Amino acid sequence: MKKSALQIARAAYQPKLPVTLTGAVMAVEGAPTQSVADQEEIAKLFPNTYGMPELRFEKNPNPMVGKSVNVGVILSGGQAPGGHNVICGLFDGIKRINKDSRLYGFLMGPGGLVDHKYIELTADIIDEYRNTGGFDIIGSGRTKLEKKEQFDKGLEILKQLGISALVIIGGDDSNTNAAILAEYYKAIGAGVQVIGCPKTIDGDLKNEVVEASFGFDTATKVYSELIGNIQRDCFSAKKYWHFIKLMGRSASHIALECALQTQPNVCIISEEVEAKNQTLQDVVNYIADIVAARAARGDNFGTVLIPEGLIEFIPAMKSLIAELNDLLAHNADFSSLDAEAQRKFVIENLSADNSAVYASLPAGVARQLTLDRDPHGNVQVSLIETEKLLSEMVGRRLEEMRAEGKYNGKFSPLHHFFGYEGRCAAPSNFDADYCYALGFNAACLINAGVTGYISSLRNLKKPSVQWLAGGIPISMMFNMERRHGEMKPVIQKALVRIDGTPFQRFAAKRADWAINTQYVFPGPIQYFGPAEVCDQPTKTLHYEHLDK
Ligand code: FBP
Repeated sequence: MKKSALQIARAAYQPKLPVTLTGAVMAVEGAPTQSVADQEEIAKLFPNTYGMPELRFEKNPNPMVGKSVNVGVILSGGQAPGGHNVICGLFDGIKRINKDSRLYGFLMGPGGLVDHKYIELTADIIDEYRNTGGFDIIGSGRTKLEKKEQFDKGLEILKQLGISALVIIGGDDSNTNAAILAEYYKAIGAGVQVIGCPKTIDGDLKNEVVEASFGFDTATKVYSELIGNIQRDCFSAKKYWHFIKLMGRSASHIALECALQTQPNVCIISEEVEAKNQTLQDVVNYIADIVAARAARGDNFGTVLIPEGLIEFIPAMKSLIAELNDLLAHNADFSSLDAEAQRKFVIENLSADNSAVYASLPAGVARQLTLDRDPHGNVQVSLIETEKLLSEMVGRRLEEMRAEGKYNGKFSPLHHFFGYEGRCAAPSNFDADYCYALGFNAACLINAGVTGYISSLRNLKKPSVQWLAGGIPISMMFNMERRHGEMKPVIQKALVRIDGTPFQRFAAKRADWAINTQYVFPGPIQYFGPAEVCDQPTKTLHYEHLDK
C-alpha cells in the first residue's frame, strides 16, 4: 500500500518508554488486593486469582534474563488509536527478554482464537505498523469470549502453537472476560497466562488504579479539531446552529473533553441529565432558551455537543427502550411489517406511558428505535440520530416561544456525527507512547509469570519517562452487576462524575460560553514540534489529577 509522507516520517518515531522499562526490571509486590465491592462473592468466583497483590516494576541492577516465550494477542471491540503500538511494544518487549520469543495475532477479534485463525507477527510485519492508527494488523471483532467451550477450543490452538501467554486488548467487557479466562486456565492447569490492556476511545475503563484507556486522547483531539473548525465557520457565516453528536456508547467523557477543549455554546452531559431526572423536553427547553438568548443579541448561530448515549440516560426514554427491547425480542415477525404497520404495532402494544412517549417522537427517530438490535438485544445507539431529534424538537419549541413573544430569531440547524472520524487516527504522541509502553509492560508481566493482571501505567500527567509501570489484578476492579437477568462479576464502567473536577470546571464556565461566544480552535494533532503543542494529555486527565 502506498504510504503518505506523514506515515513515512512517523514510522521513525521512537515512543518514549518510562525509565524503569528501559533496562532489566524486577517486579515488586504490594499488599494483597480486594475487589472494589462484593468481596465475598467475587473471592468465591475467582478462587485461584482473587486477592493477588498489585505489582510495581523497578529497575533491576542485574542483566535481564528471561526464557523465550510464544505469546498470542487479540484486539477486541471498537478500534482505538494506538492499538498497533500496543502490539509493537509487546513484540519488542518479548524479543528483548529473549530474542527467540514469538508473537501470534488472532484474527478479527476473540473469534480468531475460537476459530483458530491467526498469523505469526514477524519483525517485517510489525515494522509496517509502528505508530499507525487502526487495528488492521490483525483486525478486531466483538465476539464475546465467555463460554467454557470457547475457552477449551482456544486452548487447543494455544497448545498447538506452544503459546503460554495471551494478551487481550479491549474495554471493560473484554478485560472482564480476560480475568474469567485467566481464572479458568489457572484452575485447569492449562499453563497459559492471560494479561489485559485497557482500550476504548469512550474513556470509560478507568478507576483508582487504571488512569486512562488508550485511544481517548487521540480521538477527542481529532473531534475537537473538527468542532473547532465548525465553530470558526459558524462564527464566520453567523447563520447556522450545528448539532454535533459525539461517540461514546454510554459515558459522556468524549463530549465533556471536547467541550473543555473547544468551549461550545451548549454541551449536554448524559450523567447530569440522569442525576437531575430530566425529561427530553427539559433538555430541549434548555437548548431553546440558549438559542433564544443568543438570538436576542443578534447571534443566530451556535454549537451544541450531544453525547451518543444521551437517550438511554433520560429516564422516560430508558423505560421506553427497555420495553421496546422486550417487545421486539418476543415478536420475530415485526421486521416483516411495513413502516406504518410497525409504528401502529408498537403504539398498540406498549404500556400507556411508553406508548405516549413513543408517539410524541419525530417519526424518523421513533423508527430508529425499532431498528435491528445488536447481538445482545440492545438498541444500537450510534444509529439513532439524537442530533436530529433534538434540533427538530428545539425548532418546535422555538416556534412556541415565538408565538409567546419570547423569541424572534432565525434557526437553521445542521447536523454532524463524529465517531468513526477519530477511532483509527494516527495516535497522538501521548497514545503512541502510552500504547507502546502498555504492550512493553505486558511483556514484563508475562516474564514475571503472572496471570489475570491488566497492564498498568500511572502518573500519566507527567512526561512518559516518569510513568510508573506495573500490573493490577483485574479482579480488583470487579463488582457484581445484573447483566441479562443474572448477577455477574464485571469491571465497573466509569461514567462522568458530576462531582469530579472535569465536570465542575465545565459547569462553572458553560453559562458564559452559552451566551458570550468563547470558542477555542485546537487545530490538528501535531506530531513534531514543541512539547507543549505535541505532548499535552487531555484536559480530563489533567483535571482528574487535581482530584488526587
Ligand atoms: P469499544 O467500547 O469496544 O472500544 O467501542 C467504542 C465505540 O466506538 C463506541 O463509542 C460506539 O458506540 C461503538 O464503539 C460503535 O461500535 P460499532 O462500530 O462496532 O457499532
